[in-house]
Amino acid sequence: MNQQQKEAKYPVATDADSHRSTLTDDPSAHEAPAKSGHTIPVDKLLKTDNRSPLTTNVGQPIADDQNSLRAGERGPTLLEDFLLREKIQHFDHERIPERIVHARGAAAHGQFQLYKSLEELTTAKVLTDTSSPTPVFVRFSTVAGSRGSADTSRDVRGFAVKMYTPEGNWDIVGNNIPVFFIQDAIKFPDLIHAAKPEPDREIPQAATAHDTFWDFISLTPESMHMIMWIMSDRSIPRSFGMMEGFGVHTFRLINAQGKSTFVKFHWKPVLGVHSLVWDEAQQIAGKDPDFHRRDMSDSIKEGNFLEWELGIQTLAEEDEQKYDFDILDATKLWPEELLPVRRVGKMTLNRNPDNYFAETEQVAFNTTNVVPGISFSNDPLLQGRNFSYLDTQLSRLGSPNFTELPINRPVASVSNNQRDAQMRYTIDKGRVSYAPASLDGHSPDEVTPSQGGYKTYPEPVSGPKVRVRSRTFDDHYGQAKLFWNSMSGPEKEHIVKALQFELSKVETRSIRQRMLKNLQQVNKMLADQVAAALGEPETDGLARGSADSVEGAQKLADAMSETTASGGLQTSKALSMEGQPGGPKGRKVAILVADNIDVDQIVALKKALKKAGAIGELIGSSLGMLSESMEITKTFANTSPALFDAVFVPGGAGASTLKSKGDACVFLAQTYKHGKAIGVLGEAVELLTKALPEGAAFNKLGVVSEQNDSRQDQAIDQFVASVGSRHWKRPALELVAA
Ligand code: HDE
Repeated sequence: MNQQQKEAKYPVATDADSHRSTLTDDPSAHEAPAKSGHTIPVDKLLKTDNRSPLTTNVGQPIADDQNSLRAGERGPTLLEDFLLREKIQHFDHERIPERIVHARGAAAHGQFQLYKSLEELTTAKVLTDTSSPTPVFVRFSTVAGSRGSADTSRDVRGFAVKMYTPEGNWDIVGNNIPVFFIQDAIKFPDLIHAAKPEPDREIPQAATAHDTFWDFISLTPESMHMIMWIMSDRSIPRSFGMMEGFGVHTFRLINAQGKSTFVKFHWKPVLGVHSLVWDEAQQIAGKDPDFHRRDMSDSIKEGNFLEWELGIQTLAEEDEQKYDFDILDATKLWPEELLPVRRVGKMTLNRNPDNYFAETEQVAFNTTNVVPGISFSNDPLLQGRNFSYLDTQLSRLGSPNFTELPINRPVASVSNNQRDAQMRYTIDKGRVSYAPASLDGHSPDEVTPSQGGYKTYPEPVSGPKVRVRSRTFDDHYGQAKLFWNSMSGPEKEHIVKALQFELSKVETRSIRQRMLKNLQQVNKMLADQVAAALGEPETDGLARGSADSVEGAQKLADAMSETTASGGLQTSKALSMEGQPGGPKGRKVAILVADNIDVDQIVALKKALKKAGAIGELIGSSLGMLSESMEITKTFANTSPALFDAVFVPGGAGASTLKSKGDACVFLAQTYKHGKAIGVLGEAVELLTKALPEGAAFNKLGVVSEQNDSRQDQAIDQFVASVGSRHWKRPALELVAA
């Protein structure tokens, strides 16, 4: 059958269908006009026609889908009912195993545009050809929780990028934290068994605050650097678009002359790195467990695309041993002050997947998906991963043909002698499925490296076979100290509080005590603060001082440690989230309303928010129209201040009504407590006075209040400018009842 006959018989999508808007009437399909005209195979297999007659899976038209076939109106169901059996049996088999780690995830399509050729470093087309963007599919995930767990658990986030390059798929299967818990892949099953719910009762879900996790960690000092990151606010991001991504391991770039350069990959979010606070993360887990995935898909729908720049840190081959940390050790980062991150391109996520299962669930990432010009280092964690990913896909997706699933197919053509296996989709023609072959339709030809064939970097290797850890991996605390030193005062407080929370949930005292010993190695003040919450004696007779007091907070902020394994640095600014680019873009503002509230002020606010790339949502006692064109879309009962970045209350008689509503007061008080922007106009100023304790900040530290009508426009501008910032040092916080 020739191609034309085939297409007549089976409706096969063609390249002309590549522009999604021609394939579907779904308005969301217009989200991202395909600027480049690039499509990936999954686009061509998109099924859009749901209006055709109902059929079985082999196309038999179905006349009655409401009733099974019975012997008599009230009699037993007949085995003959093939319609019932097909439908139920398909349903019975709908589930596939969830990922063993990173089970909960959400994804989006987009593109990567390189700024300038990196041909001095690599031959990879994706990093040398600036003429057109590369399609990408990116999946974000939590690690420990099941597929149905909450988005805002305290956890590292997976940041897995699949680039559909002309030389095959390139996956950067990274995380939002630049280091890892362990140095050798052989410890990964232990780490994950310890972190997952305990096997006797399967408790707790998506949480590390339990004995087995901290037992393992307390006996694994190499994890202390990662623990500092996990206990910081990095593990409770505000949104996927406000996280950094890291390839973590050292990789190699190889140029046309065969020269290799060590490289680390980074994704730098255009919106900067921003996080929730722990109290918010816990509330959101109940109020909206889908917070992050909803935020990403809503943002894309609204045209607020998510953007990152790809960054590379490079290190010459001859400088491999230059620093006091080993570049093969995945518990160490390369401080950006020593090895600056060069930004080489931009990734934009601009289209939501059409089907969660077909795309987000079936996508299969693999660290061995590299393209010519990119190769591996001998990092023992990476080497183990290079075995694990293909293996896990075989059991999760059930067949080596998972690469034929639409989302996993490359744009590069595939041609080899691999055959058969379950669910084979490709129909290979002819007799030849071996090489060498002289018969007609002979085997696909090998491609020499000079023609672009993949060539492994010929690194000379020698040595006895040994099971040892290199002595150069010995330093377990040096970079944990660098991280601690680099935090601002509030960031240090949050780390202390996270450790207090987690370890106070550990039931076995000896585990808690062992953790305190590890923390002492990082910083004595840190260990003492945690010890206080655990009812343990202070370690070195250091004055404890509560971090809640001004002196205590200052002492904590000043607490420094002598670093090692950090290239001589004592601090690294790049590790702190303070000073990150910020502002209202991508943020959400709660606008509290009641009948007779000042609608003109809402109009002015919404306009200013839109201009700044933020959105405002109306919250009232019930749903309905506030005015002809203004709809209340959330109620006090179904939402929470934790779901918003700021709160605004317009003036008017309605603001006085809100004074008698405890819900409105709690909204304002909690927003104050979490350091987020507040704006109140006219009569709403009194509402704020009622909601906050005496001594609270007014007209400073992100609290904008204006009673004077003539200054309301400036007040709105001032409020909008402070949306997205946090003010940690507001007065009277301990008195706020929320
Ligand atoms: Fe993974 N990891 N991992 N991992 N990993 C998986 O593969 C593994 C590690 C990461 O959205 C699994 O398809 C081992 C580091 C992400 O589909 C599995 C080791 C980093 C995702 C696996 C590590 C990651 C995974 C489970 C230690 C950051 C989700 C399902 C040697 C650089 C990808 C799957 C997605 C998923 C193994 C450590 C990132 C079992 C053995 C370090 C983002 O193959």
